[in-house]
Amino acid sequence: MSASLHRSVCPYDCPDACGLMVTVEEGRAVAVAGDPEHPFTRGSLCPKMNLYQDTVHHPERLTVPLRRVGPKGAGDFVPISWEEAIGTIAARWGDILRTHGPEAILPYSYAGTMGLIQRNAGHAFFHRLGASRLDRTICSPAKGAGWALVMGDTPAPHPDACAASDLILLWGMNPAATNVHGLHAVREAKRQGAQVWLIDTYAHATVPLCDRVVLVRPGTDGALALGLLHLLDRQGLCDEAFLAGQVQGAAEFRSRILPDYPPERVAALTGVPEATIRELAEAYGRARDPHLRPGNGLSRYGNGAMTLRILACLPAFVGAYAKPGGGAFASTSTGHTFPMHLVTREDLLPGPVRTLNMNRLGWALTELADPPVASLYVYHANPAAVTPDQNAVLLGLGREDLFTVVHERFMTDTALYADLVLPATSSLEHSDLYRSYGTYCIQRAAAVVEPVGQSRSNLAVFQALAQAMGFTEAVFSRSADELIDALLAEPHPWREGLDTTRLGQGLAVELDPAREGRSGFRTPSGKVEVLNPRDAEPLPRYLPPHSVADPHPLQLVTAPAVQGLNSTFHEREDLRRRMGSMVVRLHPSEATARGLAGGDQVTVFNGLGEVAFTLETTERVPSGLAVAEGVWWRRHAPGDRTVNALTSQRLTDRGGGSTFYDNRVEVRAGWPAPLD
Ligand SMILES: Nc1nc2c(c(=O)[nH]1)N[C@H]1C(S)=C(S)[C@@H](COP(=O)(O)OP(=O)(O)OC[C@H]3O[C@@H](n4cnc5c(=O)[nH]c(N)nc54)[C@H](O)[C@@H]3O)O[C@H]1N2
Ligand SMILES: Nc1nc2c(c(=O)[nH]1)N[C@H]1C(S)=C(S)[C@@H](COP(=O)(O)OP(=O)(O)OC[C@H]3O[C@@H](n4cnc5c(=O)[nH]c(N)nc54)[C@H](O)[C@@H]3O)O[C@H]1N2
Ligand code: SF4
Ligand SMILES: [Mo]
Repeated sequence: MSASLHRSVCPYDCPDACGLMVTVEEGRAVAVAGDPEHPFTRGSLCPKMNLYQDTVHHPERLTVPLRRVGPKGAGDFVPISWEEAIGTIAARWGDILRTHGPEAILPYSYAGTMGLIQRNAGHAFFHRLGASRLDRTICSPAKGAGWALVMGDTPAPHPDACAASDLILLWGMNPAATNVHGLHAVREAKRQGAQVWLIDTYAHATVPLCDRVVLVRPGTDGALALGLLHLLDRQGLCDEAFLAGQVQGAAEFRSRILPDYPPERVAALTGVPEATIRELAEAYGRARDPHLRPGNGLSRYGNGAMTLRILACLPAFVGAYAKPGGGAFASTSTGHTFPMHLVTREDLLPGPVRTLNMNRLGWALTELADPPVASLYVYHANPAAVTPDQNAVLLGLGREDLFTVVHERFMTDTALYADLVLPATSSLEHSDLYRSYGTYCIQRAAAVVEPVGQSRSNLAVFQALAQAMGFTEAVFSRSADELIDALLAEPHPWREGLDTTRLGQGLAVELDPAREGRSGFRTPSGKVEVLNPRDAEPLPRYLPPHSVADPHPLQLVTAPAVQGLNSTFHEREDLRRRMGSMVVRLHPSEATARGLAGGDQVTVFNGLGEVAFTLETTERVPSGLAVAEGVWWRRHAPGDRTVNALTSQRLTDRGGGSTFYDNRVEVRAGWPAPLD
């Protein structure tokens, strides 16, 4: 048997964007390992991807188009041909165009694959159609918006820069789950004596790596950061030269805002003991080269953008942005280095069309009129599981008059509600170009195995739909490789001098913002904008999260699971087994107060829904919190709802983001009665 070795890229929504080495035998991937030549992967993968071949060749992969024959959600389908599938969609959409107009059609996609071509493959088509646009804000736009209010477009430092730091603050992130390879540089710093502090809501998988753990009341990090700034100011720990030369508005912030956040008040707001706040301020203020890594979790609150804005002020007050460690690492914004308009083709829009926020899908499907959403086309996303307010989403997906098409690799919670299910290729079966939001690497991957069954890539399906709808623009017949070539052909300073031979060989190469030859902060003032005169709130201040107004007693933290990635990987029994069952974790005192014990069947509920969990009690979760890791598929859940039946459609203060963590719940004994 002859085996061959091929390079590829992990396609998932993860900052690491790992390089893969795939062994192929007789047309099947038989082993997947980390690429030793990839500067971040360094030859190892996370536990999720080690057996990627078991996802690619999973017996439950969808292999043929399917048509629904039973009630919505029941899973009764019959196989049909691609011709029938595409013909049916074109005919139904033709009817909808005549009766309601194109805005009655809504695409729904997010990040099943992060490849620049396949991820964005639908945009040109839906723009040409004139369909409603989707505001793709489920992940962390509030983080980006808040950070940008202070830092503008200033590029993040190299992700390894923190190796130079002597104090790393992991603030609201669980990198042992969500950024495994980002920990290489953190460990390097530790070897050289750095202290690592974690500021999170509960003690999770990253705790063993940390010297200190500070547990903060969810959604109050802005107050904590203001308390630290207050102490830095009072104790003379600020870098006055940096503030005078490189920061806009420090004086106003110091005189008008900081006096309001003495440690006593901050302790009361955040639940962090006053002594700990003082210790953290001392450690941060006295560190030689402190480095802040804000996660995404803490931005998923009604005050998320403001929280990030306050955090971005911290490195400015100690001058850390000018030090070798870089001061802070929020995200590498590499998307703008490619001429994505060649793929997304906004110019094909017939005119202004409405934009619907993806976090409010439940509302859009159940309440929106004029025109209503008459057809939903879902690709590489699983909204029935991952979108907030699951009850509203399922009510909408259950509408008999909604024509739903789902393009998927597996029969997900969403696919079960489809009128037509189309089988999708996995990343090993199509070409793409990858960038990363946690590194500066880019990498090109060709298909390494044939499509499984009759599955087709996102691009291939949109080409077929374009043909059926009579769209003749050249973009609808360009192959993935042609589009990749077009993206790479247009020069960008960050790509100048890039090793195109390595790129052509499928190896990772790094973009370099320094090649642009611009120094300083990329804000309108050229300074760090602690005061941003263009915002309705020119100076940052603490805003409470939405859920302060909610009378339920426990804050629900719906954190990422180590063995899953949102609802992806739940097809894998090995990973599910390691995750155990769908548990909610409470502090033992909260369980006792409710007459509950570990192992009990419990219902977690609020005004939005009721969800069955198994209870686990642990000191790792402080009192006042309920922690539910992972986004499960309903078929593996003890009841018929999963965690997002408890999360609301409310949005963040800036960016229209999701507020997954900003919800309150109560817990009672027993499982709820089945709903359907
Ligand atoms: N294993 C695994 N990897 C993943 C994912 C996954 O689900 N599982 N998800 C992928 C995706 S889509 C993304 S966006 C990225 C990043 O994924 P994110 O979901 O943004 O994860 P983190 O950035 O690690 O942030 C989560 C942490 O934020 C903490 N947190 C929540 N609220 C607060 C708060 O108010 N204050 C503080 N201090 N902390 C808070 C939670 O307790 C949790 O530990 O990871 C990706 N990688
Ligand atoms: N409660 C709670 N909910 C959350 C979060 C949370 O922390 N807590 N995290 C949120 C975040 S950060 C995010 S980013 C969203 C993610 O939401 P989604 O982007 O919807 O993510 P996934 O659950 O990973 O579902 C992606 C689906 O795409 C499919 N897929 C993979 N590759 C392809 C392909 O090439 N083509 C097609 N057609 N399909 C493909 C996969 O099989 C999978 O079912 O979830 C959010 N939901
Ligand atoms: S760490 Fe992230 S990018 Fe790397 S293999 Fe795992 S999921 Fe993929
Ligand atoms: Mo995300």
